[in-house]
Amino acid sequence: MRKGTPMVALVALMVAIFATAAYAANLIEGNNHNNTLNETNGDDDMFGLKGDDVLKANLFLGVDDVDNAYGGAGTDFVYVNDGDSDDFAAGGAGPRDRCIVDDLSEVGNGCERVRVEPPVE
Ligand SMILES: [Ca+2]
Ligand SMILES: [Ca+2]
Ligand SMILES: [Ca+2]
Ligand SMILES: [Ca+2]
Repeated sequence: MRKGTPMVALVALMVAIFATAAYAANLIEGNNHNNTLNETNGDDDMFGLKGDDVLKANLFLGVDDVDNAYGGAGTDFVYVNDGDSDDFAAGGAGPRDRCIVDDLSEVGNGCERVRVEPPVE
């Protein structure tokens, strides 16, 4: 009886696959009111939702994180100027959304006003 051996190998393989697939960005969400959202030093997906929101994905410099910040409805300030150009800023619906970026490649839809600024030390 050697039935057990292949099953152990299969379980080990599944654990390896799951460990790889489990990686995901942090989800940081506001609500339908005005919010100020602060990023983490890891990869973040930030959603302001409705209201006039401030999304700060520029709080950690020099960590090469990948942040995706979506202002949503309302007039939002979306900051992704953290010193790398790996992030994404979208104002979304609503007038006069301002996106502050390191590079124009980070600008998504709904950014009525775009500023390229160096990160704040
Ligand atoms: Ca981050
Ligand atoms: Ca909101
Ligand atoms: Ca970044
Ligand atoms: Ca950036």
